[in-house]
Amino acid sequence: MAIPKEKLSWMYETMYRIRRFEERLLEETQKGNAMGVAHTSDGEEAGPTGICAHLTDNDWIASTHRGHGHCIAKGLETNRMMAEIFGKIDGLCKGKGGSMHIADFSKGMLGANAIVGAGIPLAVGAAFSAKYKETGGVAVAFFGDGASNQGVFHESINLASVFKLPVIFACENNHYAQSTPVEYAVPVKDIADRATSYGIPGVVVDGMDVTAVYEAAGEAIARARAGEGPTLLEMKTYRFHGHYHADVPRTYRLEEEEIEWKARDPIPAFEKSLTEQGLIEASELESIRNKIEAEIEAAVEFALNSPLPPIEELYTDVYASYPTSVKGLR
Ligand SMILES: Cc1ncc(C[n+]2csc(CCOP(=O)(O)OP(=O)(O)O)c2C)c(N)n1
Ligand SMILES: [Mg+2]
Repeated sequence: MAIPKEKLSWMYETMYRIRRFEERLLEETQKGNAMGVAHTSDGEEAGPTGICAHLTDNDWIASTHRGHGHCIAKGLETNRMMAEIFGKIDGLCKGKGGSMHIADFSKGMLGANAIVGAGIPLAVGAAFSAKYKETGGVAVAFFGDGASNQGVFHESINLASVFKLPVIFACENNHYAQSTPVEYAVPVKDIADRATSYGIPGVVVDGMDVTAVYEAAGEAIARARAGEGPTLLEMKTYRFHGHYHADVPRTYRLEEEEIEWKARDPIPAFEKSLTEQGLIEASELESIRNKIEAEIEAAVEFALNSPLPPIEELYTDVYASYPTSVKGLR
């Protein structure tokens, strides 16, 4: 079935927003304006975009340490995301979470997560709650190839299958876990094959092709909404930058391999397909890009101008605080 034009346009805009957000974030990180480390996902934009195109605020996602794309695709505001990563009070978590802990429950975003694999059971819990409360919602667990070796992945997928929960296990196989090649750590060619052990469908999709992801995700989400249980969706993809902003991937990846994957950049590929098929005019795509450029510049300005959290904020929104005996803090 043909994808409606508004959806195609949204997908192009979303992928471009993710790309520009992260490119600008890297620049600001080099300048010292962002707190902590930035794990960028440029190259992987088609995955979160093609999946979240089917979701509403009534659906949940759980993310990873490489979560900016998931957040943006789920509709989080880029200015408050940027402020969060800059450690500022106007950030989505008042600057206390940073890049690896951005969350926005109002948008169904349960959080990025610094612990590899830890978002997976959160999504299963959200799916359990959606089924129990009959909200009609689904949950998506984003995770990497490395995370698929964590025990929690196997426990979560088993429980979700047994309970027929409305959850999609979305594996972003970017072929590396930090510097470890997937072939070294995963003894099967397709991580999707692991679904067989849990009696659920396992699907491999080209993670550089947003429409392919959209279609595969559409089937998995429809299945989940119909009460038929989870799907493991593996997207074969690649991160164009290092593991985090200061990582030098050339120490463990060959230049030829990088060139090959970059030639398959999902954004120009989608642009070409849209214009060649006459689905969206090149000029419309250009206006989208201009709009996003302005939005991202405004987000950087917003984040730079937002104040740091005041000292009293140390004691709010936390489960534990410093003992009162620490002098000067109270
Ligand atoms: C439980 C745990 N083990 C190790 C780490 C250190 N670590 C951070 S990211 C990462 C690699 C994760 O690889 P993958 O799941 O493929 O995600 P990718 O970084 O490729 O997106 C590792 C080992 C961690 N944060 N948490
Ligand atoms: Mg990986």
